[in-house]
Amino acid sequence: MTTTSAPSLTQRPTWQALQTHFVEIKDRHLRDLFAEDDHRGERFAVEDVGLYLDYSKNRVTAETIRLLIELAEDCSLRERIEAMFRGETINVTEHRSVLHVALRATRDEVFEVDGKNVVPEVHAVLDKMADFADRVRRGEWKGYTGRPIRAVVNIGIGGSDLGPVMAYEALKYYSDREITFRFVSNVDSTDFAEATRDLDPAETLFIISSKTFTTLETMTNAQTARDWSLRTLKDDQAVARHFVAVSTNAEEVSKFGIDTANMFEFWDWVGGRYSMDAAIGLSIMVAVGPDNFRSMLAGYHAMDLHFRTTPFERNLPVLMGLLTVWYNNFFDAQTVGVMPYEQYLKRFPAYLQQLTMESNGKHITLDGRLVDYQTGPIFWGEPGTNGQHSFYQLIHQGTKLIPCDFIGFMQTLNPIRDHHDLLMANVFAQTEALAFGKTADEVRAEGTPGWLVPHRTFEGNRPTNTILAERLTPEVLGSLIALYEHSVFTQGTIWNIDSFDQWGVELGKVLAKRIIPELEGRDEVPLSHDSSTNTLIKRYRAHRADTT
Ligand code: G6Q
Repeated sequence: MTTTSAPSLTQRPTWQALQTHFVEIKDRHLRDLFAEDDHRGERFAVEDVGLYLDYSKNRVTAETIRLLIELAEDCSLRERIEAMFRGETINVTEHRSVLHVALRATRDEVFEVDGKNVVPEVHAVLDKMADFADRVRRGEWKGYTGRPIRAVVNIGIGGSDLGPVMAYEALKYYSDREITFRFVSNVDSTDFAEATRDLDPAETLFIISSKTFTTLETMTNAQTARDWSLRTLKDDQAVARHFVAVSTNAEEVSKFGIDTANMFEFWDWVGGRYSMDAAIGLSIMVAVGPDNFRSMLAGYHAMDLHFRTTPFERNLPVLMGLLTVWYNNFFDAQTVGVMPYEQYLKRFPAYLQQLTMESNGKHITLDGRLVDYQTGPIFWGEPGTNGQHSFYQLIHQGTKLIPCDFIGFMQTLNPIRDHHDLLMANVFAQTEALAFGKTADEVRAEGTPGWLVPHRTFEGNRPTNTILAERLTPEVLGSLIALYEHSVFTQGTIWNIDSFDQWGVELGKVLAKRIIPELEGRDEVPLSHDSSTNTLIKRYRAHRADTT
């Protein structure tokens, strides 16, 4: 394990060298950096695994990249990557291996957890998923009354929801349009009610996706789904035809009444937010078919190999991760915007929010110390061009520095007239405008009256990455997700934190469990919270409608 008590990050000479370099470079403008080097746009670009990353519009020089890579080496990034791939227990606070890379391994590869090769199990589950998905898609998996399945509802939350929803939307073009797909996550009953209001229980299959099979929201929705099905189907035996489970917890699955033969397994070395490429992706596989799902895994795998073997100066996730550190820790940028110029990627920013923020929103180092530097930034975003007509104003002319990733494709999957050229013109125009801005002289030269000139001036120097791929295929989606996964890993390694635990979500869960009986018990249950929480609960008790 590589969790030795290293010097604090900010004490490292490699960090201090970056600090000195930052002072020299912070006021340099991208206009000057481009003027000094006619080939900057080609020099600061890398292409591999079907993705082209142009990072030239960042506030960096070759020296910055060199120093960032030195920092990465000093923080043992190379060794940490190997430790992950070797199945070491790098998730130290949960004492687990972190082997999502094994989920996309080819059949002949070997990934070991505690000396056991896990790849055969991975493929056994994938084969079982493929068999099930094919049967549903071909109409061979019949509901209790003998009718084929026409609707699939995934019930899960967090890592058991965001990946499936995002990938289902991303790959909708490749999906079977004869089957309706819905995703229920929120314990708010409206989510379930709206997702099922037009479905027929005799033709609806529920996939209960929960690693632990104890999550309050998912278990509540699963029970509601069971009631909803049985209200029409009227026989407990129907559960076996209309419910399957994705979980690590066979005992709880069985208690719920789902036959464990209809359970798709995964393992504790797969983190929730890294699990859509495991059985948690079952709904995606039913939607797009096993071949497309396997292509997606191949895309992930290609990026895994790239990450493991490519020198850092040409390593896409390493470069992106280091650039995030650069803005987060030296420019004090608080957020990162991710703007996919592809409608099918509309849920990608929401997915990335969990991947990035649940992974790197930590303030204690691997050796138990409080950090004295910033860790994970806030990730957010919207598909282009919509954002341009709302929040881009702040990115262009606000007081905050917001590095952004722009994601675009050479070809659309739905060519209509000149829409795609218009879309991509906006990608190039926005990144150009953000980098170069518009000087006061340029604004004046347009005849703008003097008092209006400052308002219409764009200072520029706003950094962006541009990520381009040929078209949105399952493979490209897999590579894109793995790109961000490994970028997150790179950042977490520099910050010396555990990117694979999530203790921060526990407290709220525990407190909610304590409050539930207090709401249901009305005035009989005494309250012992603070005066604000007590008053809010009393108010709710007084007005609540009893539906239990
Ligand atoms: C992800 C988190 C979390 C988890 C959900 C659902 O990394 O652990 O988002 O995925 O809390 O958990 P279950 O799958 O156990 O229901």
